Amino acid sequence: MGRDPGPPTTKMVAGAGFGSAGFCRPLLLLLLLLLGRAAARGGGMLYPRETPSRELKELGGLWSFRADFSPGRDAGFVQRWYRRPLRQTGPVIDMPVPASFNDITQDPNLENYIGWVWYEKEVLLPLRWLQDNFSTRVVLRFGSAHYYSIVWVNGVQVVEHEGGHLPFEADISSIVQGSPGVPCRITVALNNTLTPHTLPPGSIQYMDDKTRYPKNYFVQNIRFDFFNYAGIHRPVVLYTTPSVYIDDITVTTASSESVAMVQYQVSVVGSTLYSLSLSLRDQEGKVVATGDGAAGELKVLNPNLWWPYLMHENPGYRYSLEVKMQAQVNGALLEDLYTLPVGIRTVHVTSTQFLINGRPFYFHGVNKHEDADIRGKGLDWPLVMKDFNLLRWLGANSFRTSHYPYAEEIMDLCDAYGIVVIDECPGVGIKMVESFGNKSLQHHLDVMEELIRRDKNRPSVVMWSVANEPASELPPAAHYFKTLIAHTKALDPSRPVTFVTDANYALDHGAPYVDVICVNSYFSWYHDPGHLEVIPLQLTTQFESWYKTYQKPIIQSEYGADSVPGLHSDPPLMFSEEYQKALLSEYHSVFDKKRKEYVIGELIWNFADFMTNQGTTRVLGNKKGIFTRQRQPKSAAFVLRERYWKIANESSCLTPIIKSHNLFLK
Ligand code: GCB
Repeated sequence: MGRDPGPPTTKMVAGAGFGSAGFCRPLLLLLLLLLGRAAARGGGMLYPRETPSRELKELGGLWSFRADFSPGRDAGFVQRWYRRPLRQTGPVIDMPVPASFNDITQDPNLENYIGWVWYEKEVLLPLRWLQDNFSTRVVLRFGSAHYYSIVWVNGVQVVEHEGGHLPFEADISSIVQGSPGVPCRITVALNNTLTPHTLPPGSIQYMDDKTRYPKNYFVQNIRFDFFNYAGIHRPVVLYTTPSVYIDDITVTTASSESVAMVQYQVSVVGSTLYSLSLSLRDQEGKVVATGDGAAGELKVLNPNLWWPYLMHENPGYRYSLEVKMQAQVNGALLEDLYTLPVGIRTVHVTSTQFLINGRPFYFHGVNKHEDADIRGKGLDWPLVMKDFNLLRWLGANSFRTSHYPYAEEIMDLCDAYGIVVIDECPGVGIKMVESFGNKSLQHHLDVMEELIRRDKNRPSVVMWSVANEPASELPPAAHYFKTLIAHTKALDPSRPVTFVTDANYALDHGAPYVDVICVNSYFSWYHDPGHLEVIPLQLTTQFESWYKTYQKPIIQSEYGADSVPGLHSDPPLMFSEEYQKALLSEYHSVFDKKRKEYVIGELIWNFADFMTNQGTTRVLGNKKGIFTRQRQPKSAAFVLRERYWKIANESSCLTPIIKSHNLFLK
């Protein structure tokens, strides 16, 4: 049942060009040397929040920007651009942050650029951050930057990080505190080159046939189906903490109807002599439990559980866990405060069900991308809000973060609105044998560590997905996924783990290790194109084969068809809106039978149209969205909306409440 390898997921895109804009081998070597040096660091990665002991300064807006078009893409390092203001090194342009740089200008060379780009911002820090005898710690934090980042402050390198989609930070106190009143110059060098050992993997291919390609011509090959947007994609902030500070908090929850236990662990850095006190407040501000010490358990009577959207009249209920640390440093009292939202809920998987708070949960949702016109993968609040409004309009209760971790700001809204998340790491396009070796595996383990560190306390996250459509039929996939999944479970024993497969059930070497089978299929699209009549048989066979082999619940993690909005055809032909609708309906009739047995979810591919590399099967990107890239509904959106609300109404004991929500949302 695996899909043909071939055009849709095997991409070759012309790189940043050739000749003077080429990318020479030495620079690739430089990147290869760097890769792997920036392993996941220990310690926490708490989301930066303002509290009485912490201040925050956002650095969004326009940054200076320069792509290194030198023949080797290495002028920035040779000439040490980080040593002086970027504008003194050559021409710079204004670049918005957060945003991908690719679609901002009219320059096709920048759109398809591969190599190092440079960003710079000068900021003045409040004097009070710099004048209190080093008792304030100043931290520079990036929500994400794609793909490899090196950061300098006033010419001093402060952090290196491999991988987009996840945060990284540096304590810059010692650099800025020496020079109050002097602007703080932040320089970032970013490289979007992918190698067989990056996540996602890729490869640079030099086209040496001089009769067909100009000198130095190369392409970047990727085996995933979305545009490799690059840039500083998420907010950059400076924040402060006291020099002794709360570094990390881990919370897990257990509950019955009448009592819940919130287990916590707090780590403090900067001193071993400190005290910790904790209070849990409900949404009315009432303290419902208190505790102290670095680890313990809070008992909550008659808890308000965190429920998914459409499963409760008040979904997404979160308490506030206030953590207070006090330490004596040189005779002075230092205090740090951090407030963590906490949702109380449980997750269990049986051989046929996915249970949230002991009740069967059926995923009726979508797969998404972080993708939009102009801003690419840059975080954009109007787009984020529009998407959440569309999700709720649709009656979707869940999504998968295909195919990489989404912004923390998006995850916060999932927690708040009760949208259930399958949290996927950037393990997409793992197709080459060399991407299953130890070097790749080690990096994959590090990335899971970074992802779990970031999202472990989120009630919306109910399962980790370690990969999408790897070549799991290859023999080395057995050791790879056994190790990766065991590592993920050791890091977080409280959540099930999966990866998303399109391999044949009998050949998949990773499936024995997952808790839930997530399977993608494109019957009557990539297989038997145009033949809608084969769907019932093929889909039924798919489900039955997987279930017979593993006796694990199954999610249809992708299915769908491209449609060009406004293209109509009756009888339905491929790429018309009618074909997309008809294909969905064929799938739905099988889902309706199998969800009475062991199918626990359906996630449409895709929520919205999105940009991909150019190719003969892509029309300005992938058109399998039920919404256009501008978030207008295609006909299929109405089919799905009818269905999702119907399922929600059928499966909920809160039918009258949901019906009234439905009216309100209509
Ligand atoms: C898939 C991939 C997804 C693609 C989709 C398609 O199986 O997981 O990334 O975009 O198919 O439309 O080809």
